[in-house]
Amino acid sequence: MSLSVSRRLAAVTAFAVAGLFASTAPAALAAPTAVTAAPTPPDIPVANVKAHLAQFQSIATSNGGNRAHGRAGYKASLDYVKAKLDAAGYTTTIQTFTSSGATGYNLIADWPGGDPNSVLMAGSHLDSVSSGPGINDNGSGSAAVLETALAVSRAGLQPTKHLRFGWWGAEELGLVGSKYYVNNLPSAERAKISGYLNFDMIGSPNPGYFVYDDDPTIEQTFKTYFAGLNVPTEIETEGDGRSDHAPFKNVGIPVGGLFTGAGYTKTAAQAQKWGGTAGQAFDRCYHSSCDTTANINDTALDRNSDAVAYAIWNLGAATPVPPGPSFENTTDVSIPDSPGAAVTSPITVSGVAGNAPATTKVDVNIVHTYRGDLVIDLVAPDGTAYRLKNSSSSDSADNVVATYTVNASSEVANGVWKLQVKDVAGADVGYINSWRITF
Ligand code: DTR
Ligand code: CA
Ligand code: ZN
Ligand code: ZN
Repeated sequence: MSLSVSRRLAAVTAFAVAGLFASTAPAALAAPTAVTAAPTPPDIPVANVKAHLAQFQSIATSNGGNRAHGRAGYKASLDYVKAKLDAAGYTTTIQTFTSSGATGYNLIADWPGGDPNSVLMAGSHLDSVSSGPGINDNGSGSAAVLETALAVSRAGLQPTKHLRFGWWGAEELGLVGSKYYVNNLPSAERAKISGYLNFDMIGSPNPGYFVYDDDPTIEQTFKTYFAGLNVPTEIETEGDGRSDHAPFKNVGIPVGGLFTGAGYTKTAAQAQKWGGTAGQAFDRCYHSSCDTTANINDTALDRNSDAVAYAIWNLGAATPVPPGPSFENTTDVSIPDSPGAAVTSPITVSGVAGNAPATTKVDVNIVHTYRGDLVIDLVAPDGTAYRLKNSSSSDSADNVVATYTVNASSEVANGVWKLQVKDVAGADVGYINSWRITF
């Protein structure tokens, strides 16, 4: 389809002017701030978390009073958690191992979607000691992570990162399940894990609010959350490396987590800022038969469950790197029908230090009635041509509106870049409407 004469003349004129005054191409546009705000994390209903604890309690009561590794109560706990996740659309995997002559189980749940090369993990150990039902240690962490995973499903969250959740077996025997998981994770898979968040004892009856002082970004995320509640926090000191974050940390994966205290005693100063009872352990039923559903502080459980969601929503929505400087030429340039010569539209780039990045973006907008006629190249200031689009006799659609990513890292950024277009098949014509290069 031919352009109207007036448009064609205008296009040719515009092309001539652009060609004569390449240096008049528009100056750099302000780099758009493409920072994507994280979606607002939901409130995690503490009643839902307590309902999971009630299930864990019931399971323990029906299985010898505990949910320990190698006992029926552990596998029943795992089956309960897995069923909830399967129903919520997770891809679940049970990983088995042997410890102390008994089969152990890890449960891994992947939320479909997100960048497979950037995985955010959250986990907790699901086993108790054999002397009790382990509702605070660690039903609390397991229930909070479960309810957060269910909240992700309810929200239909589509985070930038891929979300993975883990419930570990045999932590009480020495971090056996989490060690097994990490040790059997290929190094290439480990490298994809941007962070592991651990939640072990987050509902202690005489609670403190402790934040792991490991990865600074994760630590700050939790501190920011608690600051929003005006709840002071302290660095976790009751035993660095005494929970399932340790195997992840030992292979260089950024870790963080929350803790409300175990056998240590709350000081008067801590009671002053957090309430509760000074001179008493954070959890007097730690590793005891009285670690039941009565051994939970609801406020601590609620706050920490909401903190899990806050971290998943915020750390999962990785803030994209804002694009670099961007330059555009909106002057129409007519493209002569085949067998005419290629035409170019120039952009003069200045003020960009160094070379172009490996992810140089080229946005192209060409009006044409048979885009398969067109061959499109990006030509660097030194004349190097980078093929953006080949011709295709079968692609009869109109117009080329596309973004191409070019590894132009060997090219100096400053200089005159050109979009070069050639029509290699007869009967249809068009023009370059605009194009933009972003570094
Ligand atoms: N080892 C955990 C309890 C525990 C003790 N110190 C910390 C520090 C951080 C997290 C947990 C803990 C257990 O008995 O399961
Ligand atoms: Ca809540
Ligand atoms: Zn324990
Ligand atoms: Zn524990």
